[in-house]
Amino acid sequence: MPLTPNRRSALIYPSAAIVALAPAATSCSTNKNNVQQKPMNIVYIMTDDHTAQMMSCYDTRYADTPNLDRISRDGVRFTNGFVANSLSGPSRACLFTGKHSHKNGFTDNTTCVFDGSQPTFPKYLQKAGYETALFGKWHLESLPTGFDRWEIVPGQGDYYNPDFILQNGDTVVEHGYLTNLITDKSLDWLENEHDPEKPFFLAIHHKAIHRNWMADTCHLGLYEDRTFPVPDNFFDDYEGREAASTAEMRVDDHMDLIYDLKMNRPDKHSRLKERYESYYNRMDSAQKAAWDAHYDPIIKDFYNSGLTGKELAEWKFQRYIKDYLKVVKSLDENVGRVLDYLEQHDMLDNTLVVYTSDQGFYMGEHGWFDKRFMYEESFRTPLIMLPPASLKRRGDIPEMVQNIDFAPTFMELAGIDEIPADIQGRSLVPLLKDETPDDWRKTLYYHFYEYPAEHAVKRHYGVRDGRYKLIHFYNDINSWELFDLQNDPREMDNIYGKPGTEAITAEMMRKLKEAQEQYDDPIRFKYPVDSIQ
Ligand code: SGN
Ligand code: CA
Repeated sequence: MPLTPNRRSALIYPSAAIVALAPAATSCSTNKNNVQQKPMNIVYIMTDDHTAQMMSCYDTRYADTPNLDRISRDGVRFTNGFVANSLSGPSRACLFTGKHSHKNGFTDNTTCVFDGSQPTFPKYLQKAGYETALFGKWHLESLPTGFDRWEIVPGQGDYYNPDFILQNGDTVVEHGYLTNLITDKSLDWLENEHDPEKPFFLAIHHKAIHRNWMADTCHLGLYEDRTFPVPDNFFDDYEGREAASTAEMRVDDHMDLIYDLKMNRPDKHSRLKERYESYYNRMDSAQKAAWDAHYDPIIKDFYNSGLTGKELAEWKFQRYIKDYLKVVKSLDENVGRVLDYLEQHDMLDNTLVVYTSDQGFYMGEHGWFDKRFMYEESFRTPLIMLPPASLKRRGDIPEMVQNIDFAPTFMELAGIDEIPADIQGRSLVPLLKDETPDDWRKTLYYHFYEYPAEHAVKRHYGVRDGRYKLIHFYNDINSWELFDLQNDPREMDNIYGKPGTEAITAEMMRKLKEAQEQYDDPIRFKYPVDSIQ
């Protein structure tokens, strides 16, 4: 990699954050204050499957995430951040286009290839003079477009000694732990490659904390003495929620003892044993030795214990949370490295740092792992930002925001005056300036498509307002669910069709119809009851 910055363009912006331009030789009456602000840099850190319950700035029950907390403490914490389709590829397509899945074409991970010729915010940023770079998970099947520099992992990527696809089309294997490597590459780009004369957008996209939660060897020992609280609906019976009852994502029944929980032994077999061994075999001998030294005693105890029933389910839950949190630890440390770099290089004055995930995740709520459902844990996504002083809002931002809002936000920050009308998200800049518009959205729209598929979550769409949520599961099912989030925040009691809910049902139906019209979704519902209109 070049050691000196590669200056690809003539100077566009003054190199300091705010610079008084030297007086021109001739009078310059049109430029009254002679001050030009360099557009803001954006560092966008997105993790995979990181849920707010597992960040101490949102939830203190599990483990400390001091670096994430630093962003939240010194910056803003969105308390109502959501996605439009709770799955990796679709979420990324929503992010880059600012449009719902039916508009950007990437509805699910299994059948779609992202059409990289469509407009995306990185392309608009490039036109506005930004340098754009992306390192890590991409997951959109076609290769990235709109980035001056990228290096991605194929598909889901590997935690240990992963492959990277380079811009020239070659694939290389890098030695190390993926979360560290993605950060190394990002910081190396900032240090050695990026053009300091240009504002930049840098996407740091981690695989962590995606299944199967393989921690770095240096963190394997963490949290082993802890017993974490089991969610009170871990033994949910899904009464009144047909689609929930047929989903295959229960910690108890659907986690693989070997692949997910690492209980591998030569005499033991499971559906995903081979996959686990292919990941394990990526490790070098020192990594394997550290791995075995940690897991062998746990494996021995487990097979000797003969656990069954409820005890076995709770044992699986504890192992799941521990592995997940160990992977979070690397992530938090690597976010700290990025913050330190920006601070040490005086870049925080003119850089917006964003930390979010491609969606939320179940940590045993409803008995589950995974995501997909429009229920709160996976419909939500954590979102914290460290804005420079020019964006003055601090503390909690309670407005409902969605991942389709990133594209117009970044475009506005890049000085793009006119956001194209077909972008469906809304810029968050007014919220960050503490100038919340009176007409901020009061309803969120969601649509999930990946069925039939792994985890068997039925297709569904729905709307959520500040209090109620209406969901329609369709395709090989026709099932409606209505929740009062105020009285039933865990969404255990489907009140759809219950006496006394007629008025609120009609109101939420109206909101759903309005949202489907507003976003121009071709898959629309038919009123199930003629009288409700
Ligand atoms: C993989 C996982 C699933 C997960 C999907 C989508 N299975 O297929 O558990 O739901 O990814 O996740 S695994 O056996 O390969 O681990 S997403 O976040 O990328 O959308
Ligand atoms: Ca994900």
